[in-house]
Amino acid sequence: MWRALKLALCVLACCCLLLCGRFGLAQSSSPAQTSNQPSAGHSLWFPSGASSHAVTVDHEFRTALWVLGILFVAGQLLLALFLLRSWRSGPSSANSANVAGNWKLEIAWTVAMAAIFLWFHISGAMIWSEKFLPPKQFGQVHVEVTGAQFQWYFRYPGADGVLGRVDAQKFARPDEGNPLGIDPSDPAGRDDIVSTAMVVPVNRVVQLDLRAQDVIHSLFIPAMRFKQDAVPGMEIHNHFTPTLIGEYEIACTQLCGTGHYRMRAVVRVVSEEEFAAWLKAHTESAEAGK
Ligand SMILES: [Cu+2]
Repeated sequence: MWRALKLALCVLACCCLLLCGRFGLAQSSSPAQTSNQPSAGHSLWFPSGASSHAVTVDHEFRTALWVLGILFVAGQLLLALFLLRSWRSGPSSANSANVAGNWKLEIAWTVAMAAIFLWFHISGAMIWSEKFLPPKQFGQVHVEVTGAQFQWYFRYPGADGVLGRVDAQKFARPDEGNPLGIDPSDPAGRDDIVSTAMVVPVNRVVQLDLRAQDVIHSLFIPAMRFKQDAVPGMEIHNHFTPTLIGEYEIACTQLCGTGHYRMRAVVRVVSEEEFAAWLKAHTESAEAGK
């Protein structure tokens, strides 16, 4: 029993060392909040990260994978070891007799597991709050995202900087160019830009207000490590900062109906100048169309 206890403590010490090592690495390499370097992610399932918090999310994911993976493998090895010992000693051996529990081992193991899960809870909550609390930087780009079966719409305020009133039940006419139901009597909505692609400038905070017109949708941008549900009757705020120019896939990750599979879009991250030119061109065409 003592040999098993020593073995378990060794495994636990290795896991703690690994956890400390990973945490130390995170501090020394300092996941830069405005880094222009793509996060490598995981070559098997994550695309390269293209937002400021991608490095932190990937680090958290890899830490969880390694620590819990090692614990899982160690647990299975210990189980196999005990089975082997029991099998070798035979049914008549004293080793096969019933044994009482070891409360010291139970307490040590439980406290160690609780500490590991508490650590993941705290570090995960810190990443979560970073994305949900209002951004610290000024000059963010405001985009309203609306999910409707089976299309994403992205609305930008025009020159007045204010989004017009929306009443989807009263005014939504996709075939007449008003899929969101912008109230025609509200002057603030006359210069609003509605696009089926999200266009954002690089290195600026993108503040998203997520809404849904019919059922629950979920905006997933893998390269930005961004995922957020859009719920009817709610306006959910979230933000990210793109750090690399390029075009990235958007998908809906809530099964929202028979056309769910085609509810895709793109986010185009462009330079500041290109974004200003895009806004100007679309503001002019929005005003001309009203
Ligand atoms: Cu959907």
